[in-house]
Amino acid sequence: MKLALLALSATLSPLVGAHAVAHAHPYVAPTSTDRRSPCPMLNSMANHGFLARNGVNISMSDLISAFDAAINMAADAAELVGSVALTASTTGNASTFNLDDVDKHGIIEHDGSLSRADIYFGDNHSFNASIWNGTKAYFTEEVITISTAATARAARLALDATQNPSMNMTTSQFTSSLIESSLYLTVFGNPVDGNASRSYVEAFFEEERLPYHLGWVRPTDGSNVTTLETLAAKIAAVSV
Ligand code: HEM
Ligand SMILES: *[C@@H]1O[C@H](CO)[C@@H](O)[C@H](O)[C@H]1NC(C)=O
Ligand SMILES: *[C@@H]1O[C@H](CO)[C@@H](O)[C@H](O)[C@H]1NC(C)=O
Ligand SMILES: *[C@@H]1O[C@H](CO)[C@@H](O)[C@H](O)[C@H]1NC(C)=O
Ligand SMILES: *[C@@H]1O[C@H](CO)[C@@H](O)[C@H](O)[C@H]1NC(C)=O
Ligand SMILES: *[C@@H]1O[C@H](CO)[C@@H](O)[C@H](O)[C@H]1NC(C)=O
Ligand SMILES: *[C@@H]1O[C@H](CO)[C@@H](O)[C@H](O)[C@H]1NC(C)=O
Ligand SMILES: *[C@@H]1O[C@H](CO)[C@@H](O)[C@H](O)[C@H]1NC(C)=O
Ligand SMILES: CC(=O)N[C@H]1CO[C@H](CO)[C@@H](O)[C@@H]1O
Repeated sequence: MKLALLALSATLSPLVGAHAVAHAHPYVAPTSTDRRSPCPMLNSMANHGFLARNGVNISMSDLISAFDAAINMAADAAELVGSVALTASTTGNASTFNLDDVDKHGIIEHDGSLSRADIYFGDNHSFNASIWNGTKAYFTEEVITISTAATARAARLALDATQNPSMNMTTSQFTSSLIESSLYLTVFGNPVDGNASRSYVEAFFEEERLPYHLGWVRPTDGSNVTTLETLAAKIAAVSV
């Protein structure tokens, strides 16, 4: 009996912990004055209060804590992209940035996004349902494999090139875009094989939330720059 209870509590405790995290971080849609970014994950973290809900004065230590608590991603990943975000700071304190600071084109924001329009069309940062519809048309199965993610991304870049006469992606922006596909596969699937749940990915992009309501929990497998780059290389290696 005692052993059975111990076994039960050992099985349940990670889940209880995960539910406690979700409970302490409810989704609340942003108000009209809250700042948001072109990044669906920074926005989701703010919408769940892992980052300041007003999207103002975000520091590196805020990012590092949020990455760990929300998605089990290591500090090296937060530091890599967070240090670039800080170069766009308009807060008056070089150690913090506002989420909308990273709207600035050419810092991180680039053409050929999966769910955003290019700066050529005006709004470079808001979720754009027609562009996202084009991307998710490739998500025909319940699971988004590495191959599916690669195909959806390549199709978006190819279509964009026919629509935007000024389309321009530098080598580093092309790499960032690969990493962004690696990021969503990692968080909503796993860091090695991808295989993300389509419903989680759709809720994440469309509602900018961590899809606890669909059964998602903080990944048990940790990720970091090495895992993200390794998975990005697998995406790049798919022949599309
Ligand atoms: C310090 C942390 C981060 C910063 C400063 C940041 C910033 C950005 C920015 C500026 C973009 C827009 C790029 C574009 O033009 O498409 C972007 C896109 C994206 N980010 Fe983040 N990001 C961060 C972390 C993350 C994390 C942890 C994830 C995990 C899922 C993530 C997922 C994505 C995805 C999937 C996109 C592509 C959106 C699209 O193509 O429509 N980001 N990020
Ligand atoms: C953000 O930081 C700036 C400069 O450090 C400060 O003036 C401002 O009051 C802060 N805003 C919020 C909402 O914390
Ligand atoms: C700037 O922001 C950092 C990080 O939040 C904080 O530690 C520091 O006190 C701030 N500096 C000023 C002058 O407000
Ligand atoms: C979405 O992006 C397209 C360009 O691809 C643009 O024509 C359209 O106006 C955008 N939609 C919204 C709601 O901004
Ligand atoms: C996106 O696709 C959905 C479902 O097919 C459709 O209802 C919606 O009107 C589309 N939105 C845009 C902006 O194309
Ligand atoms: C593309 O953008 C880069 C960096 O912003 C710039 O140096 C380059 O001249 C641009 N190329 C074209 C063809 O516009
Ligand atoms: C990932 O998905 C692919 C294709 O559906 C499948 O072959 C593979 O076994 C999956 N990997 C894992 C670890 O589930
Ligand atoms: C990154 O994460 C993987 C998987 O958890 C781990 O094996 C590796 O040691 C980590 N690498 C670094 C540099 O933290
Ligand atoms: C640098 C730049 O032009 N960024 C633009 C991105 O889109 C927003 C919304 O349309 C503009 O306000 C920014 O100026």
